[in-house]
Amino acid sequence: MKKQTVITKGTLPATIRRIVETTPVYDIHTHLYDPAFGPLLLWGVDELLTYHYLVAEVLRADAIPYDDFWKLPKTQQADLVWQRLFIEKTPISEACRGVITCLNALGFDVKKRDLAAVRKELKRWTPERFVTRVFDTARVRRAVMTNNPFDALEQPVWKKTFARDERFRAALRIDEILMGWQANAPKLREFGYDVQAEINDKTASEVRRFLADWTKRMNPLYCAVSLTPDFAFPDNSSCGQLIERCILPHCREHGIPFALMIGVTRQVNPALRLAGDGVVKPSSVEAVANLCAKYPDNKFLVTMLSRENQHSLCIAARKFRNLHIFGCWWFLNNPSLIEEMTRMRIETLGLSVTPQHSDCRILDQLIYKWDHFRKILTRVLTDKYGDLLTAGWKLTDAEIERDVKLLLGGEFERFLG
Ligand code: HDL
Ligand code: ZN
Repeated sequence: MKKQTVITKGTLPATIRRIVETTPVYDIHTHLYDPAFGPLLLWGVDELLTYHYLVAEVLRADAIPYDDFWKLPKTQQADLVWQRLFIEKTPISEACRGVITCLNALGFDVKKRDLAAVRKELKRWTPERFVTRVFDTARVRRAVMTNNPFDALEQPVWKKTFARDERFRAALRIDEILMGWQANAPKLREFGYDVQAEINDKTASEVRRFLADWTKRMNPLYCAVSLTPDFAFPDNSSCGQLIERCILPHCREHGIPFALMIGVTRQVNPALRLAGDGVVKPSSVEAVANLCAKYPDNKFLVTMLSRENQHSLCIAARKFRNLHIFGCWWFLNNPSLIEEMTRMRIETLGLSVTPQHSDCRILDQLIYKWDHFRKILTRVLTDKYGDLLTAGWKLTDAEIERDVKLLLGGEFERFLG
């Protein structure tokens, strides 16, 4: 048994910082890919600079017509982002700072502001070696992918099977089914599933066969969907019917959670393409509560996009043990909001929450998304454990290590069962 050290008010800050900085993370929602998926795994400085968060920012800084921007080759898009947001102005936004954090951690001298030198050095790396370098630098032990069986590039890779990199786990993403049933039912028929637009018994069983086939192929940790702010439950829409007749029984049968990511209004500005989605109003926490109450034998992972929903969602998690909330999703992934949400969640739920996921689209981002979060978690935990010491509680470093492991993925693994 490792020697335990009793923590004092004087040793607390450094102990928390050491433990939070060194505890490996289970990143439960990303858009990264196992290197077996080839070009689907994005990495390197030009991908970093053309991340859709930065596209939205550069198109505010430069009056270039949207279509002219999209016609530029990726390196010229990256050059424009670098010039407008990093050279002509200070890269002070969270997405800009993230690029600097990544490059600095990868050993580049960012003081030189030499983009060409970064590009030259990264040419020496292969995706496989870079995966190890980034996972080690970011101290990430697992990353859950977003796997879409309707994706024309992804589907063939799964069909030919491949040796999985055990650092990457799968999640079965079903937006096409739940959010686009009318448009995608014909595609399911092309894939060999005898479904109709009307969700009758035959269609429901064929959708379940599709889910079972892809669950067998991917071995996903959960099924996931991103929902609009109007998501309601119960609801007689095709989405509501498919959730009750197909998704929930499937998840119960396979013992996996259903992950709902609620609150995005897609394409509020279509000209921005992937950067064009928005959060224009709060969503219904009541729908989440109704789902958890009606289906106590299903497990639900939920994150919501509107800051206004966060407190009610915390309270819903107190009411339902089959609800596990996670992450500061997308537009909430800024230090000011992460700190507010993480304090609220720990004060309300203790350690039974997964306070962050990265949502990375580019491999390198694991470095900044987790570095920035660890700094905030250190601040929050130093306060919370400090309050306990003030109240006379005794604390050891082993107990803090146990707790931090839970927050950085251990509680998620427990919830998965
Ligand atoms: O639907 C989702 O999973 C979102 O995370 C979107 O992918 C979004 O574009 C994103 O990248 N957010 O960080
Ligand atoms: Zn995502």
